[in-house]
Amino acid sequence: MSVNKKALITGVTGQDGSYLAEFLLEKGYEVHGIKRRASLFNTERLDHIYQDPHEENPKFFLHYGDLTDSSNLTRILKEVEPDEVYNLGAQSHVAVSFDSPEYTADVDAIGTLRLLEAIRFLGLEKKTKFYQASTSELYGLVQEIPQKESTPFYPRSPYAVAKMYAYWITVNYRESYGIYACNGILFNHESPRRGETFVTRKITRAIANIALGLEPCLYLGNMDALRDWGHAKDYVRMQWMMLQQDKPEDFVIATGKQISVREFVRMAAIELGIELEFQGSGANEVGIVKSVSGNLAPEVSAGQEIVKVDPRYFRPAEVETLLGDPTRAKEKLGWTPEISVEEMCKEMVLSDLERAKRHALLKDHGYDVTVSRES
Ligand code: NDP
Ligand code: GDR
Repeated sequence: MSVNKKALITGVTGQDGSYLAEFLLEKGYEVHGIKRRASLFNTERLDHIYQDPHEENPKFFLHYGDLTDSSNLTRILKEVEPDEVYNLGAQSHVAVSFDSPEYTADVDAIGTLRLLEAIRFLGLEKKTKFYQASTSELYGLVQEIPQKESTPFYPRSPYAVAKMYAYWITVNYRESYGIYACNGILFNHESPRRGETFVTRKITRAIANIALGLEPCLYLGNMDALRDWGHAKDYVRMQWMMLQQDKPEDFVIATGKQISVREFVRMAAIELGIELEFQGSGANEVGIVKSVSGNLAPEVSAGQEIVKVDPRYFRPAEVETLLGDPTRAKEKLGWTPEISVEEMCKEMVLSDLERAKRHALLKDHGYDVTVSRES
């Protein structure tokens, strides 16, 4: 199928970028992605859709670039003249934004401005539609439960403050220059491709490693935090739908259900037959194995402490609770999430178990396997 459309994705090497590239290629788009230069290969999430530029009629192209580099962004936009730009690139880790606030602002806030300004400078206002990856972190210290499009923002991190600038500059370029530009205010979404240092993936990866004796214990920060977790595949479909309307509009994308970090740990462990009991509170809370059933966790036994709190992972300012109201997306776009948090958690645990099995196999054959646990 060919729709004769071109899309440009920033952040194509990330979780959402890889699913969106796949989705658009299936729809027949010519897809261009911006990747950063790195000292190691950074296209692991894209390798299965990579097309050699020497092939006949390639539909997928990667360009070196960076959201901190205006001339580079302008040149790529000029070369590609995309029908749709999806700005997914960001320093996307909330905790890291407290360590690198200035860089986060440069990429997440000014990077968005750079792209919009390049569209204007090149006279692409009437051709190029623009999607901005906005976030539930904008609600931060929540002013209303559940959060919808009209809920006031109260950002609680350098990341969220930078994303708030990006949100408003997107609205401003829509109102000032008539660009079809819109914000998807997406609540947390995960998958087996989620970065290893976000909490869901950190949990599924550690539980799988612990089950096979590759790692002794999972250390977490605030386990009381409540999140509205969906699946990235459902959410990238919505990103595309937002650019297919007659008029640009901003939408909240969420499932409308929330659970705590602790509940997610419990859910992940149960997938491998490990029943957990939590004892203590705050920095002294521990997760102890109550029972083990089945044969997926051969290295775990009752009484073992496999979850502990490490205050190092507490944030200077925390977002305690997020719960989205996706009514507008449901009513206006007919969007509903198809994958539940339980199904997603299972998919992530099983995928990480496969990875852990490969490591365990290498270890059993005498190879020195170090499981990276930096998070
Ligand atoms: P990831 O962290 O997985 O991906 C981020 C992408 O941005 C990567 O491709 C990364 O490249 C790229 N990037 C980072 N810095 C720069 C830079 N200076 N210039 C160009 N590209 C850069 O994030 P997700 O896929 O999870 O999220 C996609 C977007 O959606 C982000 O903007 C995020 O803030 C936002 N968001 C995410 C939510 C979620 O729950 N996943 C919810 C709401 C919003 P590299 O691979 O080289 O690091
Ligand atoms: P978040 O996601 O900050 O919501 O941002 P993350 O998974 O990092 O944290 C969720 C909650 O879990 C708590 N937590 C921990 N978090 C991490 N990373 N590591 C831990 O060890 C840990 N222990 C407890 C956190 O304090 C937090 O409350 C994500 C990113 O994808 C953003 O880019 C996006 O905008 C938002 O989701 C919506």
